[in-house]
Amino acid sequence: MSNFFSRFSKALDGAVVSGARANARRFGRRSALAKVGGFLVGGAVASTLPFDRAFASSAPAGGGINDDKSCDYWRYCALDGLLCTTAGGTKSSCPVGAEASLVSWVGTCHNPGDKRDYLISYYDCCGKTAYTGAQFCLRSEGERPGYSMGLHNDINWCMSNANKGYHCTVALVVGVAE
Ligand code: ABN
Repeated sequence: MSNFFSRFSKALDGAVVSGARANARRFGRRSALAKVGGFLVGGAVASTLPFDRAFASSAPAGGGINDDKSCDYWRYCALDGLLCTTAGGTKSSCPVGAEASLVSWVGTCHNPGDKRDYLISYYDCCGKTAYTGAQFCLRSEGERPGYSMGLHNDINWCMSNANKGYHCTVALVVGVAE
């Protein structure tokens, strides 16, 4: 009987020791240091990678309500998209090779120049892939939540065209708001 207890006790000791070693390998100080080191090196490498941050930026390109390459330009008050003025087009014409969407989003913007309000139609230019070097603007004044498509502007209006690829957005004056 005492032989049995002696063998049982040795087996138990062995199991406890190998379990403790395995835990030390998994959760020990050296393992933790290796993981922290991996994060630090990974973070340093990741921060040097050439991420394109221009697309996500909603900061003004140059600034100014009269600069049509800036998100602050007065006609862009309800715009959500890439400025065609920074993608090879103008504020009212699509770049060569892109065509205007058949439907558009309409907003009302105040022109500080003549102190009048204007109806602005935002047409998407379609058929070319989005140019990530273009200035992205998100102002969307007057937009309502997306429960109704006509009230929401985070929409690819190229969906109405045969070529549905979104390229950029133009802003046409279509009337005076009285
Ligand atoms: N109307 C600009 C746009 C295009 C694609 C996706 C969201 C918004």
